[in-house]
Amino acid sequence: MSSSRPISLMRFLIEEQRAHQHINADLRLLIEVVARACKTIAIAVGKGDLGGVLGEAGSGNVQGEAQQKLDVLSNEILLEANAWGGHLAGCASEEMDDPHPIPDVYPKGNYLLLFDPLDGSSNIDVNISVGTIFSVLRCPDGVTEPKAEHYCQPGTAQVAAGYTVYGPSTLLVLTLGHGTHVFTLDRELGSFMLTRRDLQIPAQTREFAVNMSNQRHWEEPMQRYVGDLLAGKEGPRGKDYNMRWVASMVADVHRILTRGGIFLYPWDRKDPGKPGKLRLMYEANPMAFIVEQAGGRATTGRERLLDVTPNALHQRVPVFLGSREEVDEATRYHREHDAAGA
Ligand code: FDP
Repeated sequence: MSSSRPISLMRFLIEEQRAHQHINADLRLLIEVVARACKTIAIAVGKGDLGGVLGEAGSGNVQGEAQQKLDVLSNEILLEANAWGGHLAGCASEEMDDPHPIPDVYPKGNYLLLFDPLDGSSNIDVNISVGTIFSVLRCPDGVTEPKAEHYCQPGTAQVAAGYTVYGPSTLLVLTLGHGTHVFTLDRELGSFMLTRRDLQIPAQTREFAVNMSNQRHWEEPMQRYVGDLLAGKEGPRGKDYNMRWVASMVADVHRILTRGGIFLYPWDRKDPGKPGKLRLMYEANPMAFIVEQAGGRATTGRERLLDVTPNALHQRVPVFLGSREEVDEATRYHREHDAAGA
């Protein structure tokens, strides 16, 4: 590590605003507020059993999934932190059926904030890394009471995205559309400090991340692609691959950002009515923006994720993201399969 002290998130954002004009004061405030809320979530996650926050909340979310107490708490922390600043026109959360309006007593701004308050929440009780994922869009001109349809913008419209990982250290990974940057929480100072500027994902990899227990439900090109990875040196890919699956998207994506890899959550026949497991607006789009800004690739297996036109706030989508050449290869298997059947 270099001897120069890393700069704080606040200084980084002020420089992005003042020197580079990449953001305005409202977007700076928004990022600062989200980062502060994430510090509060990090404290709650860190208390574990001592905080009385583990276990199920006894409720279900709009996706029909059991909510953990920390899902509910993290959602409340983010909503409350973002209500009064005057920077938002509204919020939408993976944990809530409908968009959340800004209370009338507070001024409204021009941004829409979407978040998955606690991703990987089935890992909370076993002390494995979890995180928060967020995405920022502009509220369409003239809209003062944004509805679901106003949030349904393609990923290319995002002005910022980020995630935190609550792990051995708490990290914030952020893009404002000009590179992907990593901040580490200094727990004594209570500040996120810039520890990696302009992160670049290696273009090639020998590591893949997928839930292999779904293998029998995958479609043919996915079977063929992973089969070729498993064939190793003797197979068509000519190299041995390693597999890692934390089952917390933030942790798997963070590993891939750091040392390369491919993350796969394809469509499968287990629940054919669902177009995938992961949510486009709360997980896939922000991660795709972050990954592309780090020189990686993100597709549905067929098309660029950021180009998908959303048709519902809680829409699901297949996700293939990570090292550029590996994602291109996985996407090629799917496109060639489609072309052969056309
Ligand atoms: P979780 O259900 O625990 O919230 O968001 C969905 C997600 O976790 C991702 O974080 C993770 O990558 C994936 O689901 C894990 O899926 P499997 O249960 O199929 O392994």
